[in-house]
Amino acid sequence: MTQALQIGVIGTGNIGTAHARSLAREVSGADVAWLYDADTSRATDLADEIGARLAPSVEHLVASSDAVVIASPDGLHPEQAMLCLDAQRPTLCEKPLAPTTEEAANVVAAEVDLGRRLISLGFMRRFDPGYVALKEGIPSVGRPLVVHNVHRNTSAPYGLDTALTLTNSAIHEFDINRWLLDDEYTSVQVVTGEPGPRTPDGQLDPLLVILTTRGGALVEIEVFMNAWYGYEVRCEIVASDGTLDMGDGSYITRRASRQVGHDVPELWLGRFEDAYRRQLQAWVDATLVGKTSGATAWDGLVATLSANAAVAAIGNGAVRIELPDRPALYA
Ligand code: ISE
Repeated sequence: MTQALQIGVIGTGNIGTAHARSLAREVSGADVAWLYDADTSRATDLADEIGARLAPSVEHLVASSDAVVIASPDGLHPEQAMLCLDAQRPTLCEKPLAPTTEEAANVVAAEVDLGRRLISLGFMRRFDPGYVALKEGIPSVGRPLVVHNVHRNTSAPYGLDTALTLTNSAIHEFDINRWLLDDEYTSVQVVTGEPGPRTPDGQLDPLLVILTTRGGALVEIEVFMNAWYGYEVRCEIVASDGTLDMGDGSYITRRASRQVGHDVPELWLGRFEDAYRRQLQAWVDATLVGKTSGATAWDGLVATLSANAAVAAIGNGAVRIELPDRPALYA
């Protein structure tokens, strides 16, 4: 009987708490042994709730755990990923791998120097049944020509600005469209218009992002962080012989009183709860046999590079996306 993985979770904000609770209660093969957060009060409450111990530092958590979940603020991800690589700890790093391309490239270089993949990136939509069904359905409709993506938040979390809209939120679309199409981007442009009525001053929101790919497909992303009516993610693939639309299959559509409608969650945690759990289970199962699961650090680098190219494209027309050579470690 393989002993349960003793997991350390760094960060007890929304997603760190969700991961810790899911690991403690739903995911088999793992226990949450350690928690760390700069907000010790919040971390203590969660530790008491799930029966974990409070680590006095990130370094202590990494040294004391079999495997690590990084769910801290974006800017801390690269340095904490480096700590985990130095300690040779299997790691599930929440997106983004890093806010900047340089920081993401440094993590990839460190993993290449180590000579083994330890980092799984938290692009959980790759585990979402809706996106999995989309990808599986592509052969039935021919060659993808256009992908329409909608990514709407009720309101911009934690004071998100325009750059973070792309490097923190739309980064999911930058990753999932590569995965769906098994393709790479060649250029990006960002079109801006009049902000919505609830968009904070100075923020460009909504945005339209248009990407081209090596295979000739067009990828369009509407990202709207202050949509107000609710949280909604959609994806439609228009192909040579038909279309696939990941509608709102995750919601129950209600028909009554001459109306048709469905509830819309407030947060992504509602829409992607199953995807997060599936991602965690896949990561634990892979870690138990010395492997990684889902997106890699290379995927994290490509997503961050693409997002930052989009930031550079704001107000500047199309920007070319040129990738570094893909290391053999990620072949
Ligand atoms: C958030 O950080 C997430 O990862 C969600 O999946 C995304 O939809 C949301 O826009 C981000 O802010």
